[in-house]
Amino acid sequence: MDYKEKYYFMTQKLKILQFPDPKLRKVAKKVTKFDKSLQNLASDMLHTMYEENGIGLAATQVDHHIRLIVMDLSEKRNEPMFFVNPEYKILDNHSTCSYEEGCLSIPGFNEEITRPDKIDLKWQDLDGNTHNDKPKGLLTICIQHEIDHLEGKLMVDYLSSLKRDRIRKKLLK
Ligand code: GNR
Ligand code: NI
Repeated sequence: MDYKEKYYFMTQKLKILQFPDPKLRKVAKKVTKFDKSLQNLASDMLHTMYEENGIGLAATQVDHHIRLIVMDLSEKRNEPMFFVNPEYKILDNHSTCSYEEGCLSIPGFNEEITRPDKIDLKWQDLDGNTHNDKPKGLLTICIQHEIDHLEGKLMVDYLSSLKRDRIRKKLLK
């Protein structure tokens, strides 16, 4: 039985905050307790992300302001990843990459965003163990998108204010 099946029956689908909700601008607090309630929130976030066909979700988006991210970049959507208290450094030899990003908090808008393409990533798992890696491909992009959420930053902040305002007005309708 994979993770999804095992926990499906007791998970809840959470409501995702939508831009321009000011709660998306809160800075998330560091996780200090690696307990059952952290695991439960992670399960609910994973379920919510799968239901909404997202590849990542930050706790901020479901109105929990702690440094927790869930992700699944696999084709079959059976390889969940959890990042607690993630931090990254942009590597000196980096260049940039552009990718058409979407965001579950900004539904219906996909925008080309440019980001550094080489980072050194450090995080904890749900048990509090520390990990370190230099990610490849989509993970590099997605984790930066998610860590931005924890800082109260959104994809639209990389666009012109004109474009951002246009998106804000459309979503408020
Ligand atoms: O589902 C998502 N797809 C996506 C595509 C490109 C870059 C980032 C992402 S993350 C997004 C889900 C989301 O809003 N996470 O915060
Ligand atoms: Ni997002």
